Amino acid sequence: MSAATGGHAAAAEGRSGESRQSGKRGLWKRLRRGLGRTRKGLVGRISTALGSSARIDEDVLERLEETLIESDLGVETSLELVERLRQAGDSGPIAAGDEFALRQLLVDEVAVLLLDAPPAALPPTPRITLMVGVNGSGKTTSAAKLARASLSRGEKVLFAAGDTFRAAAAEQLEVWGERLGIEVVRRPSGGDPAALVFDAVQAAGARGVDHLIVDTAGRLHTRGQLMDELSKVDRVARRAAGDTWNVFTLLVVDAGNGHNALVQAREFGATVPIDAVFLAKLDGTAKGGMAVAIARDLRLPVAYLGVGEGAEDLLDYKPRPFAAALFG
Ligand SMILES: Nc1nc2c(ncn2[C@@H]2O[C@H](COP(=O)(O)OP(=O)(O)OP(=O)(O)O)[C@@H](O)[C@H]2O)c(=O)[nH]1
Ligand SMILES: [Mg+2]
Repeated sequence: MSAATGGHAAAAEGRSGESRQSGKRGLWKRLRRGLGRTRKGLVGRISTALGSSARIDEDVLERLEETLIESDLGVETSLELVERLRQAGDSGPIAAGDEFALRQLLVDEVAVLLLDAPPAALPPTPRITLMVGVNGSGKTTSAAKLARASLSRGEKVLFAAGDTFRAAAAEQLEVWGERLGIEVVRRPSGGDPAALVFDAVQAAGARGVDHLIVDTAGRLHTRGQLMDELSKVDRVARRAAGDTWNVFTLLVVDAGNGHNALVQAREFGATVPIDAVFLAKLDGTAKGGMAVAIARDLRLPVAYLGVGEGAEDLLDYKPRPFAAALFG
């Protein structure tokens, strides 16, 4: 390699190193912005719980416990966190009622808890991602976000309009398909979604697709018949996948549903094997703390965060930055 080429390579590396850094800063900013309402709520409540106390005593800890539970971090997790604060609080800066030190300690403790929760294991391509969840949780929009991310990795993507229930649903997916340059496999409305999924897997195989993203109809976890239909879609997808495709079932929950999202996750999980959770609409809610409850109390891996209505408004979930963006 000539010195000149080496120099160019080093310069290029320097630039890409810089852009990686600024890319990371950009992601951090977006995460902080996405969790803005949640953070404001949490930080405000922590200040209130501290009040004018000069020390973090048992009264303050009790108020903090309530605060964390009200902020949708989950009962078990909130109790555990306060117990850890109690142990840490006998000495050091937080005993003196230092709010900043308390928040830093919460970041550390939440990060430890989240790192202990199971991480999402995204299977390699060729992959079929099934988007499931209650009505309006964000499935179709989140499908578009995953598609855009796949395209940027150079993967060939195909959509399946598995929501055969509403005609407008397939059209909504087609609008995303046009914007992103992705074909959509669809059937006339009222068709059997399991049959549609079977067709889509065949089509994806024939076209050399890397990532087939299947949108499904929203359904309430309390409607037995609709849940049976979902179970059939899942079974057919897995059968059609054979040894060729990895099936990844992603539960999309609206972060604004707070505690109710936990109930949905538990019920959907009883019908289909949920591989991971897509936490949508984080940007519009103060209830983002529920990600901690999903990861810790339900032990369901969180894979993605939705932070806006655009296809680019997607963040990978990472425990430590998430904890840091929650409290500071
Ligand atoms: N602010 C914000 N809005 C979102 C996000 N994800 C989805 N939305 C909006 O939420 C609404 C519902 O989103 P859809 O993707 O249609 O939800 P769905 O689960 O497919 O709905 P159904 O098919 O009716 O069950 C739309 O107005 C989306 O633009 C997000 O991360 N942030
Ligand atoms: Mg939809």
